[in-house]
Amino acid sequence: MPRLKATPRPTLPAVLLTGFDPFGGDAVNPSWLAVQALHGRRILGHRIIAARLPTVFGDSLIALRALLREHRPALVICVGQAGGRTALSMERVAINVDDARIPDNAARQPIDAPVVPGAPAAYFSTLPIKAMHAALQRAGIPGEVSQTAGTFVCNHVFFGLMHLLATQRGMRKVRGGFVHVPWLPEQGVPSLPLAVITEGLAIAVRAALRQTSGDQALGAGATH
Ligand code: PCA
Repeated sequence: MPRLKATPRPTLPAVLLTGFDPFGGDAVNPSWLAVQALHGRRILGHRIIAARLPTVFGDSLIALRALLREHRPALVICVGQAGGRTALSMERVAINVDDARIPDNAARQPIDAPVVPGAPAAYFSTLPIKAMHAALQRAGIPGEVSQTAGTFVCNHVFFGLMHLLATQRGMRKVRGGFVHVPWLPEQGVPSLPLAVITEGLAIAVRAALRQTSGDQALGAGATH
């Protein structure tokens, strides 16, 4: 009898979720705790890979670039903490500027410097932010579309991600974007429990995978 060769298990396409180290004096960062809780989960035929980025200008993007090369994900959602916000915020646009009101975790505090010199002024998220927003609404989880990711390390990573996806060979079909999440109850008010943030992110990933191109036309703009 010929020996049967073991059939290699086909690897599922990956979804990369990143969170950040705590920063600004906080002991925890809900973005990392939530994506860590999703590591290894399977969603619509994809496996979730979670990774933590340093809250440091420059170093965060070096780490992100290595993760993209290593995992070749089909979808990338970078997640960060936005203290003061009440809902999971699907960010619409990344801008090409670093303007830090507080120092990062390496005491770097760039003022009005480009994230990538010579790159475009901005990139839109290529995630279906309206479909993700609608899915959160259906699940009763607070969600919103946000028109600014700020000018600190989160926007830096969001812009760097979108620039890499737009310019690196083999990455043009990879969709990506950024979601900000509120504080945890122990960090202050307003807040959401970790379980709600985690489930909200899982729902957002599922919605993004289901909406394979374009987005739903739903009003979620801001007057101011
Ligand atoms: N939030 C910060 C950086 C890291 C994080 O979790 C921001 O919104 O820029």
